[in-house]
Amino acid sequence: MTALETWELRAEFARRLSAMYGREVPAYNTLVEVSTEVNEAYVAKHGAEAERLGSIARVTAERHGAIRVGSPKEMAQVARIFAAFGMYPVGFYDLRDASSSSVPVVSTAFRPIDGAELAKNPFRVFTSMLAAEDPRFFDRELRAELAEFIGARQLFGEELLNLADRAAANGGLHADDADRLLELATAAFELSGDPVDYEWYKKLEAVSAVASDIGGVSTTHINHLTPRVLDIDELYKRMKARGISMIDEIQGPPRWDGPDLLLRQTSFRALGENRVFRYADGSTSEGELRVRFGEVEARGIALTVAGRDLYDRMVAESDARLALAPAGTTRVEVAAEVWAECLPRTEKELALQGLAFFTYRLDEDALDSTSLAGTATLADLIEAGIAVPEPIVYEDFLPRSAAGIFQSNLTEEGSKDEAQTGTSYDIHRMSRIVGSEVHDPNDLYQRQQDESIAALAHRLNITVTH
Ligand code: OOG
Ligand code: NI
Repeated sequence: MTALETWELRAEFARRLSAMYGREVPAYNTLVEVSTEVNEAYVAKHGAEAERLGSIARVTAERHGAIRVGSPKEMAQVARIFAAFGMYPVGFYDLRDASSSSVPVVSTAFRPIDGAELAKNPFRVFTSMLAAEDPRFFDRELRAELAEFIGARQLFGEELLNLADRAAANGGLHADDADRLLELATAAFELSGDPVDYEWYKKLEAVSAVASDIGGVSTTHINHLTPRVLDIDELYKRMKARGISMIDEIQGPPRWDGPDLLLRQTSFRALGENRVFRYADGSTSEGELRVRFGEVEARGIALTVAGRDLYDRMVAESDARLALAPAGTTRVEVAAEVWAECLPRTEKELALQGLAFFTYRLDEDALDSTSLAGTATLADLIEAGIAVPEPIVYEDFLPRSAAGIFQSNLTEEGSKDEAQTGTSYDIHRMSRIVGSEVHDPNDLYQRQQDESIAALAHRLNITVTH
């Protein structure tokens, strides 16, 4: 009997979730269709250059999902499921203070962590946990009720968790078991037809629509699935032309004429979906909830810590200028100006200034015309054209965009009591919750860059210094 390796399980998991989400939210299929059109047109126009940040095969299959769970126990369980698919926790995001609306969650993203695995299939899931103990959002009574409600539900069955553990331990599963794992794992994220307790849902919704989506129902579900696109401005135009109501702006860096950095995202507004409500008198009836939407993203180069500092300063500068700009000016217009002033326009300059992560390819022709002995600096090798920077794509998320994505689909601000002290969370606490180390994304990019420089030094038989 054939066995499925970890990456094959991951690719099939992403495919099945995508098929399911397309049945549940048909506008998602439109988004995928338009993304595919845009990508094909982009590749036809730009040729090999279009694949600098990932092969077209990778980009076409590429998705990220978002899910939300209610407690540390649920977070640890979902981590076991993702481990079966070779997806490990990377990065810590605290969205509680990243937006003006009430978004009471802390998050990490589960994804492959090594280059070869990412190239085979980069499926990632942004996973948020309700900060159900945070007194700024939930008073004592609500905290107790939440703990009871979430404590009593079972999102993931024992059979699923056990199969997942076996797949993780063995690096794959035999066909029958693999099929069962995929079936159960996909079903765990399906929108449930179970009646929703109306009063409980509304009580939580008054605090935060995110809290009710997580803690107001007895199951979890995919919140969105996001295809990757090579030209997000074009995608945005085409979706609007099809009459789909998009959020006002593309989040993240503005369009400009230099290299693509980090991540740009946009989404269409959440659609009404039928759900059954149960009322206090025991009666049930159909109603509608608006929580799930469609999102699309364009990925750029990963920034170093220095590059990220510069990025954060540019964002702050854009905000400051926008506050003073004439009415009608958009954030994106202002940001494009700031970008043009502050950022180098080429990958080579980004590499020389240590602002972004790259692997380095050896150009043999450039080598022939230069003599090397003993040691050289990376900068000299780049200047001489011997070390050619190849961008490392950003595989993670941006907290401000994530908060913007949450926020763009909230109709109410919710409430937050700033007089209370918030529960403190950080990457270490998240590691304890998840049950394994949450990787720092910078370490992963740095390691990839360092390995490539070491390989280059080895081939040149010299020491490369910084
Ligand atoms: C997650 C929002 C974050 C992104 O792409 O930044 C996210 C959620 O809505 O649960 O998916
Ligand atoms: Ni997303």
